Amino acid sequence: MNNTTPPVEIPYPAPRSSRPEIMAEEIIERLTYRIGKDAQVAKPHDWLTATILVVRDRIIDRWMESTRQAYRTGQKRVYYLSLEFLIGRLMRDAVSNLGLMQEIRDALSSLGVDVSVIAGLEPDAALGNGGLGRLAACFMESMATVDIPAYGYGIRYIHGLFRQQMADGWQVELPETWLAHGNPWEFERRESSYEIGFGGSVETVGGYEDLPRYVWKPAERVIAMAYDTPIVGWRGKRVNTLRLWSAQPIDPILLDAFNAGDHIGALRESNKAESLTRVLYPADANPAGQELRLRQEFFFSSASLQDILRRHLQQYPDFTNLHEKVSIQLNDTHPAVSIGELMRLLVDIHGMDFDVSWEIVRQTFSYTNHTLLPEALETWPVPLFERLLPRHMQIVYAINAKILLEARKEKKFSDTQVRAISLIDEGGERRVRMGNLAFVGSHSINGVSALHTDLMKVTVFADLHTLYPTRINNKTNGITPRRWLMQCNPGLTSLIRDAIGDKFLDDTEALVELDKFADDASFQEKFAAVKRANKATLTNLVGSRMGIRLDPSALFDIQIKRIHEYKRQLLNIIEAVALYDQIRSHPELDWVPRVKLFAGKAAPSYHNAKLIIKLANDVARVINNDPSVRGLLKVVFVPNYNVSLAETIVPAADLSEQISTAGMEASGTGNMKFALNGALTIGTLDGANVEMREHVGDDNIVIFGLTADEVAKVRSDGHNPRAVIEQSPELAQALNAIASGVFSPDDRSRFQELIDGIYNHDWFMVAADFDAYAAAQRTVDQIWSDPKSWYSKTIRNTARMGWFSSDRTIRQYASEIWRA
Ligand code: B1N
Repeated sequence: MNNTTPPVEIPYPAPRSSRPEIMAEEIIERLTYRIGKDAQVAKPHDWLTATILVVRDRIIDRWMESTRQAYRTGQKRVYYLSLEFLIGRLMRDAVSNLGLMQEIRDALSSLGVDVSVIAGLEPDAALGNGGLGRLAACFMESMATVDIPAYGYGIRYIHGLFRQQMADGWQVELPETWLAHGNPWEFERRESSYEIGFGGSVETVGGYEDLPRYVWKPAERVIAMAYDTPIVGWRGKRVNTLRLWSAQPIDPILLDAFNAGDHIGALRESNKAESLTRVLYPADANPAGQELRLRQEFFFSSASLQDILRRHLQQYPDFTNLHEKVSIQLNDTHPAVSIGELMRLLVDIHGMDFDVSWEIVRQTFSYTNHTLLPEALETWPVPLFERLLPRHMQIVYAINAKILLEARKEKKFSDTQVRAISLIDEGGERRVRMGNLAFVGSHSINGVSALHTDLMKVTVFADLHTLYPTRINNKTNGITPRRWLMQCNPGLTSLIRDAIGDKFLDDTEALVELDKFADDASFQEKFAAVKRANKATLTNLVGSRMGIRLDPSALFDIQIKRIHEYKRQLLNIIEAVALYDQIRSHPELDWVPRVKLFAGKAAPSYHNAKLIIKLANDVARVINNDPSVRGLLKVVFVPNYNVSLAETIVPAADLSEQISTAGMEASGTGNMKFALNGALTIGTLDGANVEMREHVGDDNIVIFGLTADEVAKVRSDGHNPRAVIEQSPELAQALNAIASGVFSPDDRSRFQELIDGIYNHDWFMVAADFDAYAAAQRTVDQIWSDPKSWYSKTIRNTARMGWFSSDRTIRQYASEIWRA
């Protein structure tokens, strides 16, 4: 360019109007020019896409401004690395956070379109299994809300979590196709593409005068391409980016092979690359263990780190200040290979010193642990790790040597302690321990509830905690009150606004003002009416989807979550069977009408979890069709649980089942959603239930069962479930009914093995806790029978749950871990 030419001032576009008539015009414009349909022939899906495009335009200015601001201020950026983001639908979230709900409704209705109809067509982005993935989604929204420059990094799975269908009461998995109609929220970023290697060998260059340098020569390479989705914070204050990676082949087609007539072989590379990001592993709190999973982990870790380093170099000359400008949060160990990859990038590619790099890496990473279940802790066989990531294997060994030397020499650790902290499990087949790698490579290791964090210190990480006693800290989980109160429960939200004003919309803890209405008869009546309307909505959904008629005046007793033995859906079902028997034996008594509702998916390979689903359905069929129960008890298993279904079920719950074996549920987050929406919790002292009790008060939660300490003691002293069952006629009767085929006349021994597990070892303390659970349920009945008392308690739940907002959690991460 010739230096006499004045620089061109390129203006930014003016912000888009939020007037309904303008938005209506734009919707028609998008329909015509982007989708190619006129309003007369447009299908509901076309209207949805056109509407999303119009909403999206109102996000983009703020999105760009958020990015520019991060550059201008030189603020630290936070990167949240997660193999899962369980987002659900985005339209209502974005529109509501932008404050455009009414305007969009009006714009669409002026075109003869009902917003609620088209909003219901949006597919759920189900790129996660359960709590861990949903937490990542809540965190993304809260980071935008509390104004932190943050990026989420993950995988753009073509198929998210499978769709669950019931076939004769058995779970059947079908592929989920959320991208079938395209995804108007995302932006493909071809310019943000990186090469990712696998396999091959490591070459050493440089003589012995020089320091040797290591060069990884991968045998396979794929391209990671970015797709960006904007995440709008509350009131549209800030818009952050969720960047998901998609795998692309380097050569889309091998033309030589094609020309030689091998048409399938020509696509080998392409298929192999694309299979990397094709499907989400459907295992929750249970590692997948296959090579493809390690490939997925490395693929998205490497792409994300290359992207982070590129962004850093746009602003700074080198990486000596990386830890001052970048925080990387590892969502469990799934991205833990990032620690090795960042070391490789700094040392091998950017020529930095190993020890200097290690210090920077440690100051940059922090790790969240989400489970203590031994079977869920990720480890990889050394031969597999070495074959797929030979250079990373060397780096792991080098780090391990450093750590073990420190432990042995400086801290005088014993051989047993050294074995426990080693990055390599040497007992049997040698394996790389991803938890230990994540721990030593991070300056902060956090648990997700107070109890879970305490247990981390004395169980899996006991010895690492002795070595590095300041690193473990707690960050109790939270949920976003936008999706889980304001959007899913507009009735309750407007009731609360009428009572205490708008402050709680920006500061969830201001809900505590509601406390003074807890015993106010007229408020109780309105609170009950809102609940009743939400139950009517759920009743309609169950009626139309399943053809089962529920009574909205019954107590809605709900357990929705992944199916897992430790979550003890089985305990709940056994109690339903016992109650069924009681109702039939004592028809003269005043039974509280109950609906026991279940929903949740089982990992496809988890035999017992699938059997539990079948049992719920078998029990439901018998009870629901038995006229002697007179409708006093209904059992329903709603198929295909997902975020959107939860948004209808949670506001309709009277009773929230949070009954995991104490010590096994790291936190739980469904527990928080229910209590916030005015349900009473029946639960064990597990996970975040412990802190929920502290917040809502002992009188406003029904706690039962063994504590974590007691569970540990019963297990180590030797549990005798058979003796326990003999002492409990109700339990014995229910187990016997199930085992003998009362609910499975077509296959009487179907549930024998499930029940044998309780008799023989009862690992999950179902027998041990049964009587306490049944008694707690009768306490619930009593409270329910006194509506004044019931609503007094449930209103206090809503009032006192504000602390469990993920905004609070994120502020704690920001101030105590990220220092952002
Ligand atoms: O993470 C949630 C917690 O609230 C739950 O208590 C906890 O069970 C859940 C491997 C996991 N822990 N571990 C997983 C998920 C997928 C996978 O492949 C493990 N999920 C949890 C949020 O903290």
